[in-house]
Amino acid sequence: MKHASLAVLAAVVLAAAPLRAQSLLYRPPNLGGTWVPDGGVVQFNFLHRFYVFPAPSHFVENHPTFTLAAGVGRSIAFGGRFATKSIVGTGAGALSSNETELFGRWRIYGAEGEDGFAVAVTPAYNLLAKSVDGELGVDWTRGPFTLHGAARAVSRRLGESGTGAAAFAGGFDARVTHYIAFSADLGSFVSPTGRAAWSAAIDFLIPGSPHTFSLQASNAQSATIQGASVGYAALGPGHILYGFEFTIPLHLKRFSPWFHGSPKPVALGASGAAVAAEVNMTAVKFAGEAVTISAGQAVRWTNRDPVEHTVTFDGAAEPGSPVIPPNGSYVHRFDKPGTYTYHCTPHPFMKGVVVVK
Ligand SMILES: [Cu+2]
Repeated sequence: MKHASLAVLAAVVLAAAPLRAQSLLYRPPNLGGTWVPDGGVVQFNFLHRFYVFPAPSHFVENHPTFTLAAGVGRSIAFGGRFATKSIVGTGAGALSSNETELFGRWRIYGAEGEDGFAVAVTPAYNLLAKSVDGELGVDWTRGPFTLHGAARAVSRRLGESGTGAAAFAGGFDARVTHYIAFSADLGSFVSPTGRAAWSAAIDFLIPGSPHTFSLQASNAQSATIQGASVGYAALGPGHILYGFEFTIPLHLKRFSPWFHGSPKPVALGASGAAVAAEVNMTAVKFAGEAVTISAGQAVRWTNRDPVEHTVTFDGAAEPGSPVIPPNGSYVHRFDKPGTYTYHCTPHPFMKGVVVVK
């Protein structure tokens, strides 16, 4: 009995603890940082940079890097990065620009976003450069500021055999608010130095979501240990790539509705109003696109989907709902006659209308 209640308590504590996710407000664009997703979280980061060639071609060259990493236990992650337009293979014999880096990360000390130091080691293998790489990352956070340093070593610099090399990088994040930060970094190989890699970014935490987003400028063409240590120069110096990064933590718990049915119902909005019409949100549509009621009556929207929706009125006609969770409902009373068109903010193609007589 005692054991059972302890198990229940442990389950509640584990479920209530916020799951950490990689945040761009705590990492400049070209630094791997010390982040590790929590156990049970798969992190997907999409970095996309592009270069626009000068007139007359205006050719747009794209440099995406996809990062996928899974957290294991408390402070270990395994992942990979894939970049499709990389210069890391410019060494002898390299014919491809597709770069793959497999990495592990062990966060030895500290945690992302906590005051003080965090330290992580990242052993990696770069399949394009055929190089054994590694990074020692150190972060120091105090309030809204984080400073970063990284020491890197590679066995085949840009794929050239017999060219083991070291690289160093440093950078910072300055969080202006809980939602906005500025970041920059600089990194370079030592001997031969080559072209240093740099970046500057403005970072956003997207409210009401686990996602972060950054707009950035850089001269680095991939986010691997090697790619982040060298500047790209298709047409000589001053070659700037622009782009963005988007972080997507996938908490595997989120998928539990697939296996365990719907969560508990949640009611939002006006209570006690006479509900004259029901609208289900199902299959990412408002079922009952148009409903007609009388002034003073209410409409109830119920979310039958496993994703979140909103009821957001076009223009400033009515205040609209907060995010309606799966199995949640929202009631709104209409006092004035009129035609109220609305949509769902995450899915703008979901549209409906309430006619009040
Ligand atoms: Cu929606």
